Amino acid sequence: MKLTALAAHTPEAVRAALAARGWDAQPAWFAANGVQPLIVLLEEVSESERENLVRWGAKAGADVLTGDGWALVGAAASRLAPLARPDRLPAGLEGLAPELGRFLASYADPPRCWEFAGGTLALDHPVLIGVVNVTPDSFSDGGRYSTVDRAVAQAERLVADGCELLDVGGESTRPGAVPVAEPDEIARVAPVIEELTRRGLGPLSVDTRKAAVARAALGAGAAVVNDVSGLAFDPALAGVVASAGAGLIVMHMRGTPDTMDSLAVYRHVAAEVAAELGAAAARAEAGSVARERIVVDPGFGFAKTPEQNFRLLDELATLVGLGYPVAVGPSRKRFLGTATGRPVEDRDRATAVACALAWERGARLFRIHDAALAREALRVAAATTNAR
Ligand code: PMM
Repeated sequence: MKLTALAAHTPEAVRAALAARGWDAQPAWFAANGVQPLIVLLEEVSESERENLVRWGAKAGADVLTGDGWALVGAAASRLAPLARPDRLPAGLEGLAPELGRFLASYADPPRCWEFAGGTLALDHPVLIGVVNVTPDSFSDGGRYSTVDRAVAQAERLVADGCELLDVGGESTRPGAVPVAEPDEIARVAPVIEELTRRGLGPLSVDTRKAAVARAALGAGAAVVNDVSGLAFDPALAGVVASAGAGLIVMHMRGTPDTMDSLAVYRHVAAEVAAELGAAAARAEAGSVARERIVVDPGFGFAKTPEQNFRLLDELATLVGLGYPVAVGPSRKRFLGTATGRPVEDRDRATAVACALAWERGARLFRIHDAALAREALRVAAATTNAR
C-alpha cells in the first residue's frame, strides 16, 4: 500500500485527487466539500445539550471537547450536516439546527457577488478597493492642484492599477484624529464624488459614519457606504443605505477612534469580533439593508493590538463563516510595521503579503492605498486557489 498525505486546508486537494481518478467535476466538488474537516464552537450550551452532543459525537465519530456552557465540535462537513436537519436531528439538540444550517449553507455556497446601487461586483477574484482620502486644500504642492484635482489624479491611478471600487473618505479615523463636523465632511467628499462620477471613475464608496454625509454622498453618485463604526455611531445610517439600495461595508470596531485603543481587550478575539460583527450585520438587516448588499470587515487596527490583528488575520475564516463577503483593510497599518520594522510610507509590500494571506483565508475585497503591489500578490494567491 502506498500513502500520500493530502492538503486539508481547503477541499481543493480532495477535489483534484478525485478528478485525477476520473470523477466528474460536480460530484468531485460535492464529495470534497463533504469530507472537509470543520470545527464549530458552540456557546450558551445547556448541561443536557452538552451530554447529548457528547453522546452524538461518540456515535458519529466526531470529536467533541466541552466545558461549562460550551463545546467544540470537530467533524467532516458530511457528519455535521445531519445536526442541521430537523428530520435527522438527534433528540435534545433542536437548538443547534438553525445556526448550523445557516453556516453550512454559506460554507457550501459562499456569496458569489456583492450588489449595490446601480451595480454588482463578482467575487470570484480579488476585488481591490482603492482609498481616495480627501483632505482640505494644502499649499504643500504650491497650490497647483485643488482638492478635487488631486483626488481625480489619485483615482485615475488606482483605477489604472486595477481597483474596481474607490472609497472616498473625508474624516480620518486614526486614533487621536480630530473629528470633522458634518457640513465640512460633506463639503469635502461630495464635490469629489460628483467629479469622479462625471468622469466615469466609479463605482464609488463613501467612508463615513454619519447618515447626513452618506445621504449627500449617495446623492452625488456614490453606490456604497463604508461605515467603520459598524452602524454603532449613527442609528439613522442603515435607513439611508436601505432607501438608496446602496451597498454597505460594516466594519468592526469598539468605541470611537478616541477610546478604541483602551477597548482592545478580548478573551477570544476571533470569536468575539465575529459575534460583534454578526450583530452589526443583523442591525443592518433589521434596518432593511438587503443581505446581498452587506459586506463585513474585521477592522484591522481598530480596537485591536498588533497581536490581535495577526490572530484575526490568521482566523479570518471565522468571519467568513458569518456568510457575508469579507473585506479587509490592512493597508499600511501599524501592526504591519510591528512585524516588519518599516515606517508607514514603506509598508506596501507587507500590505500585499497580508492581502494574499487574507485571500487564502476567504477575504474577497481588499481596501488599499497603493494597488500595484497588492494586485500582483493577489494574482498569485488567486491563481493558487483557483487552479483547476
Ligand atoms: N481602515 C481605515 C479607514 N476605513 N474602512 C474599512 N472598511 N476597513 C478598514 O480597515 C478601514 C476603513 C483607516 O485607514 P486609513 O486612515 O489608512 O484609510
